[in-house]
Amino acid sequence: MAVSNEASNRTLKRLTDSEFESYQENGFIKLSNLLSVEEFSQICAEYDDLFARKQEEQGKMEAKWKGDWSKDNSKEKTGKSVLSIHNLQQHSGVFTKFITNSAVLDCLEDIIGDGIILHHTKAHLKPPREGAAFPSHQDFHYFPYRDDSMVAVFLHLEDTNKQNGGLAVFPGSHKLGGQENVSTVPGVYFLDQNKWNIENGTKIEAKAGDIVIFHYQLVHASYPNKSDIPRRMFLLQVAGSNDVPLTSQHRSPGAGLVLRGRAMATRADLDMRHIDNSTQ
Ligand SMILES: O=C(O)CCC(=O)C(=O)O
Repeated sequence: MAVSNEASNRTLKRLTDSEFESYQENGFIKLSNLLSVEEFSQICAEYDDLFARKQEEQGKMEAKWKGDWSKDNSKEKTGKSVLSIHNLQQHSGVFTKFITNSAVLDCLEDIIGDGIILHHTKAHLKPPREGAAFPSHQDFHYFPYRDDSMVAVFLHLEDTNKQNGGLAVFPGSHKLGGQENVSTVPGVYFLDQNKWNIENGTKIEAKAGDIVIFHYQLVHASYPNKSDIPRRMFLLQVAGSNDVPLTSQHRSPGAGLVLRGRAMATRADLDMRHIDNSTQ
């Protein structure tokens, strides 16, 4: 588990002592009012516009979780569809503004320390009545880091709860380290759903605009959307700028962008200035 002593000795920028201690203890923290009303409504409008445009273009967006993780994989039980767009900062400056929001970065600095890099962003839209569930899993399996510095920033675009596809988390599970992956599908990871039964998790009740920051070893899942409205979320995943990825998988466009502080190990060799390795 990655919350270091160094972190507990530092002066907090935004979180209160009790919020910081709660994060360390539970592996997650729900925060309200980090965004202005104007910024939040811009994000919602831009998000809806992006999904509408990409649906019209028939972009490949279906992202329902693969694998045989539920005994009853029927549409009634686990839902049918999740639409996903990744790397939103490649689509609009509104999303770039969100991932560089100083209030959000202050909270992240309190948790991770000075030096934060982008890993990726994504949006999940669970359609009304058929929005699919996510099995209990740890993000860690997808992109392990040497110092386990990585966290997710989950922005709720509407009031969200069990009924409309909300999150459930297992407080303190981040302290247990990586748990056994029981998936047999290559590249898909999830945990034993009996051991980590979503019904035993803590259901997150969030208001529109609330942000949940959680550690990448926190076991979490989410419910199907049975409501009459879409369930929209935006997720920013970041790591400490001096942490080291242990695999090369899941390197997204924009990954490594320094959002706060410095990345000391980034090389300055001219022949590495293009990602395609061309020298022109
Ligand atoms: O969109 C959701 O409800 C859950 C997303 C999630 O847990 C993930 O992408 O790791």
